[in-house]
Amino acid sequence: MTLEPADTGGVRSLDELYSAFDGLSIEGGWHRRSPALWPEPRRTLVPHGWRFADVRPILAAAGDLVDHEMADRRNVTLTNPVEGNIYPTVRTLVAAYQLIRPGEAAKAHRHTPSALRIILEGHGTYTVVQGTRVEMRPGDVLLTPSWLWHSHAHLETSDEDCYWVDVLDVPLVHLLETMFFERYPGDFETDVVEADEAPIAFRWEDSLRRLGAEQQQPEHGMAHREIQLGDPAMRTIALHVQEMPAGWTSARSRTTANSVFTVVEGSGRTEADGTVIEWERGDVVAVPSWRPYRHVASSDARLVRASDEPLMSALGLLRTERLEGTSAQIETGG
Ligand code: GTQ
Ligand code: FE2
Repeated sequence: MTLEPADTGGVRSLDELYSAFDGLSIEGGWHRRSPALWPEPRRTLVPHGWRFADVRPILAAAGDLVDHEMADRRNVTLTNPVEGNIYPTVRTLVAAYQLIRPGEAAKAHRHTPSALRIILEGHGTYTVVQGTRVEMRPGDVLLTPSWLWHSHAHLETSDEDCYWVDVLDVPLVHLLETMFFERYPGDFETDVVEADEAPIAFRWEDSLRRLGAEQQQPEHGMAHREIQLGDPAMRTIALHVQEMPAGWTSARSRTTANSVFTVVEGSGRTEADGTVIEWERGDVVAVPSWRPYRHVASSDARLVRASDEPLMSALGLLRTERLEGTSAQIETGG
């Protein structure tokens, strides 16, 4: 049997080969402009902090200028300030500050992204999640799991504006091309029961009580005391409340999970891959995947960490490395 020469379609040079690729929307693995595989996560989005003191007056101005009826949700999203980024805070998550004023109501809707809120200020505000109305008080964390109806309302029992931080996995849903969004027919759920305890509500006083009962420092050394809200809170997002006494320095670590920290109490700084982010109550800190970071508390501090740990874990992609630092390090002189 004689071997016929392979049919090479008349391609006789590398130039012709690469033109042939172009015509068929194919590419040689050795010929790409940028590689498809690399040794470890690249630095794309950057560590960054947003100060509530900067955003609060702007949101208050939006409160005067932007009619709530028109805005639907009066929120200001925290866009990671890397060149070219127009939306995410970290790769899978977006955070936003939201304001609702006495007498206002944000209509019911549902979406495939999961969401949660960390309340910063105000009383008299309620969220209705799939027929259950729960009050939102400072420090509380409320969940809106994927595809559940939700609306918010300020019932004018006080004249305080209500501010909170939203964290949603919208960027993940964008990536997965699984976005669905629907408005509730008739604007608000009508069959509503009020509850003070609900699976979607984590009360600040409960978090404080649980933190107080913690005996052990968590093994990762990134907080002095830590509790988890939920197990995990939602399919894609985990929530931890982290406590650090004044003068305390965490271990330094990196993890493939993306984190968004909300400062509920105290002040300090986060050093993340060379960036120093000072924070105080109400501030939000983004630490993207694989950036080495540590926290230093200058006064007794409590942060809520929202992360995509359950997502990474479910996919076998969660890696966490403790780089240095013992848990007991106390920085003197703050
Ligand atoms: O409160 O339902 O910040 O749907 C972004 C999208 C908040 C909400 C956001 C939302 C909401
Ligand atoms: Fe929503």
